[in-house]
Amino acid sequence: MIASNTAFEQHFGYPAQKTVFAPGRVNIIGEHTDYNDGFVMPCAINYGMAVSFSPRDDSIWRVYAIDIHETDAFDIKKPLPHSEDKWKNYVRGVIHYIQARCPEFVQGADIAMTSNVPMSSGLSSSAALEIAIGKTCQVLGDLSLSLTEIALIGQQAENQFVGANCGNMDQLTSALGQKDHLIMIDCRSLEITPTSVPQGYAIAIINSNVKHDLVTGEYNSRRQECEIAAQFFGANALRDVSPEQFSERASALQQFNELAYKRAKHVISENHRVLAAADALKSGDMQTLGTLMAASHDSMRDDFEITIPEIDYLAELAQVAIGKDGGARMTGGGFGGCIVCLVPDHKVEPLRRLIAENYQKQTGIQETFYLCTASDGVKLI
Ligand code: GAF
Repeated sequence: MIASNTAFEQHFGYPAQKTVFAPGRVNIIGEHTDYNDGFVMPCAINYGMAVSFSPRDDSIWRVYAIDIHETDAFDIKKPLPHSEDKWKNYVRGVIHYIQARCPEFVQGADIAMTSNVPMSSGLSSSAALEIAIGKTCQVLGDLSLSLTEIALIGQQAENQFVGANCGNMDQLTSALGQKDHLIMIDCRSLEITPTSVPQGYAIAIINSNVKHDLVTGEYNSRRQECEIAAQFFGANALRDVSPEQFSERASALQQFNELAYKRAKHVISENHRVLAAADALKSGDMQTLGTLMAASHDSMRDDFEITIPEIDYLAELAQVAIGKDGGARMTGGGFGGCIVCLVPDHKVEPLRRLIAENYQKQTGIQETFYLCTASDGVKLI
């Protein structure tokens, strides 16, 4: 990967003034709970989006996407139109909503950006881009925006300008991640509770290298089914339905709408698992954490129905290699992408080996194995 400041100078013919790095994220537990106002426990990772930039004397933005050798240019004093090219809408969308919040922001810039987050793999390459652009605007315009505000602007850009109806986990994590910590986020109050990554454990991510075309449609239908279930309980969001309330009316919901029942079953139990995982981490109980991660995977497979056979197979292999201390599960939106493992350091190589010996043989696809570290959120580097 070429450094963004080197590529900036090659492309624009003068050196960049500053560089921002915004991380991707991996979610340890708490899937599809964020847009149900629930709990998640991700960490920012040491893979992300680097943006090198220099201010200009006018209000023009010239954008160079290094990895795909494409460019964009626009004047931010004029309304920003949508583009046919999806990546351009992430940049334009964030600037659009920054300006909605800070109308004084009309600072032009030259920027060059590059990412090493694998795309469409459940590791939030989009959020890393949004947060990198948000931070770039904040620095360029010396805007008084908190990192939480930048995160919510990123989410708004993705929801309303790009048209993907995501929750807030990915942007909050890219903005507010903490080195060496998992962060439990209450996606309603936005309160963040950090917990250290357990000593002697590594975070391994294994990419199935399967990408699903139908992710957006499937994601939106899951959201709708959750809303139907929340309405059934007369709740604002599934966060407000306790496991006891769910059990009491489970069969009525099942008769009313089988899918809403299954989705609610996942979300309500998953919220509970995140809280239990936080307790397990606090007391260093890695066996319980592993059990919770396995239950989360099963729930995504059986009730939320967002796993695929390749991912189920990876999780199964990883759980065998890791054994009782630590765990593995699918991470991210689903329908392909990655599994995440919390694995004792001495089992990293046996894990890598077991997957290498079996996954491709079984599926015909070569996996990618990443060891990553829990990292800080967006910053100038
Ligand atoms: C995607 C979304 F962008 C997140 O908001 C979250 O819902 C996740 O899928 C599932 O937990 O990454």
